[in-house]
This record gives sequence, C-alpha cells and structure tokens, in this order.
Amino acid sequence: MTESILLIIKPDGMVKGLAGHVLRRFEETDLKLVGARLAKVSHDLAATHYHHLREKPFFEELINFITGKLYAGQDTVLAFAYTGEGAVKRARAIAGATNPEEADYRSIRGSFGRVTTKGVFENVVHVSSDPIEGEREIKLWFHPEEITVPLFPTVEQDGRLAWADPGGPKTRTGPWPEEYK
Ligand code: IDP
Ligand code: MG
Repeated sequence: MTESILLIIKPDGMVKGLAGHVLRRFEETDLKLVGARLAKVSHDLAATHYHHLREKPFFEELINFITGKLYAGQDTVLAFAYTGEGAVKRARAIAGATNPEEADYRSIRGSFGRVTTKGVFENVVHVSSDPIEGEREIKLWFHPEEITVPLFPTVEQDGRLAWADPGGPKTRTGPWPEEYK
C-alpha cells in the first residue's frame, strides 16, 4: 500500500548536527521525497501535532522540547514529506522505537536519542505513526503548493489551493491498524 509520512528533525537533531545523517538514511530508501521545509514550531502547531498526548504527564515538557525551549531557542525544525510503498514501517524502522533506550542501537533514535532527567524522550526525529496520522500531519505542516505530487485532494479557496479535508485533530475515525501498534 502506498503511504505518506511526515519526517521531522526535532530540535535536538538540529542542534546536534544530525540533519545530514538523517537525510542520508532516508535517501538510502526508495521512498519519494515530495515536500521539504524549514518550519518554525509555534506552541499552537506543537499542541495540534501532539494533540493525542495532551493528557499525558510529560505533555508540557514535550511541547517545551519540540518548540525548542530546552535547546537555547532552537525553534526551527526540518520537516519532510515522503511517500511510497509501506512508508510507515520503513521510515519507523530507520527511526527506531519511541523510547531511545529501547530503540535498536543502529536506528537513529537508538544511536543519538536520550531520555532526560525530567523523563522526556529526546529522540531526534518524528515519523508518522500510521497512514492516517501521516495524512493529517502532512496537511498540518505543508500547504498543497509545497507538495510536489498530487498526494491528497485539494480545493480552491480565495484563489489559493487548500487541502480538501484539512485533517484536524479529530480525523482519526477508528483504532490504529494492528500492524502499527
Ligand atoms: P512516536 O513519536 O514514536 O510516534 P508518540 O507516542 O506519538 O511516539 O509520541 C510522540 C513523542 O512524544 C515521542 O516521539 C516522544 O518524543 C514523546 N513521548 C512519547 N511517549 C513518551 C513517554 O512515555 N515519555 C516521554 N516522552 C514521550
Ligand atoms: Mg506518533
């Protein structure tokens, strides 16, 4: 199945100079790069992106982390959209498990991530958890004109293209597919 994912090089990956390494790893796959941007992570964008974790005890620290507050104001991240056969599984294998201490040591998170004393998983990259999240996240981080192939339906709005279904936080309609748990 053709799937699309959002890859983010998180603030820790940016300040540690890992952008080139991460891109290299993804270049070794035949996933197609269809979007790339340097993005400023506002509190709103972060909270919408991580809405599924809003009840978690680490949520505030996670927002501080992703908006760059723990890294001397590193509030820009690199965001990429990739598409291809089995993209979620393949991208998540490169990234490694969410907890860097449990991630395969050859993966990006296993090699370069850490768990802070406050319990935040600083894990270098974000990769969409499943295709539904991939679509929601790409629509959240990219405008249609920034995606180089017709990935999702668009509509014209005030003379500009917009995503036909903007994919808000509530777009997940069912449980997570078994294979992505
Ligand atoms: P994922 O990034 O592997 O898809 P999610 O459960 O979607 O994992 O969590 C998003 C991010 O929130 C993680 O990448 C990590 O930075 C942080 N996070 C998730 N679970 C924990 C936890 O139990 N403790 C601390 N941070 C966490
Ligand atoms: Mg996730």
